[in-house]
Amino acid sequence: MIDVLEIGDFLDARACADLRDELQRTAGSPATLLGRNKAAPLVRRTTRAALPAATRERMTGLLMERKAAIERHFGLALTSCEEPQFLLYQPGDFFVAHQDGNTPLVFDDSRFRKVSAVIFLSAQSQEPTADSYGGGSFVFHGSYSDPMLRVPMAPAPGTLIAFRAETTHEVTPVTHGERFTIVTWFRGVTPPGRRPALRLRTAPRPKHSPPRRSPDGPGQCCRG
Ligand SMILES: O=C(O)CCC(=O)C(=O)O
Repeated sequence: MIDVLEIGDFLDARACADLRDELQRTAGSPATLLGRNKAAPLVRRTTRAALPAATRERMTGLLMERKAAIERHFGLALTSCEEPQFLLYQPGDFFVAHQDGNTPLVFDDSRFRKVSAVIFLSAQSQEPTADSYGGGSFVFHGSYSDPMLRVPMAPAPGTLIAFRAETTHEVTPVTHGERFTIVTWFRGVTPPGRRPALRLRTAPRPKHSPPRRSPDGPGQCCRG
């Protein structure tokens, strides 16, 4: 079972339409992965729009109003949410299956990410229509006890879904139209006793050895 909190009325239709317009009008750049400043187009292909500070702050305020409900649902203490990312997926864009944080073997900044939140701003539809997109399914993957489980979500525009940051999920390639979402991560405290379960050390490379494989290939560890 996937533990998801769905808030259907997070934004109304007018707010979704205004944000879609704003996203379309605003310049953006390829979204990167946590802790990297270069895009990884084999892993995550979407455009992150640089919306004005006023819009970002308004969205952060709306998200923080839901913090208590999210804490109650997941039984977690949360501190803040990360700067929301305003995303535009065009045909061919996707995000491979990944986890956002809070996974025991990875001891980087992602360990503070406890709950991921995605706000859907447009509707999915098989037939191309104005303001809808095809493909671009948001799909949860089961965990170790149920690895073949797949749970696609197609919430109505204005819906926020929240889930534990360690839940594997993906966005399948968009086939038509434009898909708009806003994503953020609620952060929490990690107990001070927690240490990396595994420290990965890279052995020095012998002279004249072939270059290592790119860390950005599919199946490599990645954070949204
Ligand atoms: O855009 C979405 O629907 C989700 C994106 C995502 O999975 C992420 O940023 O971690």
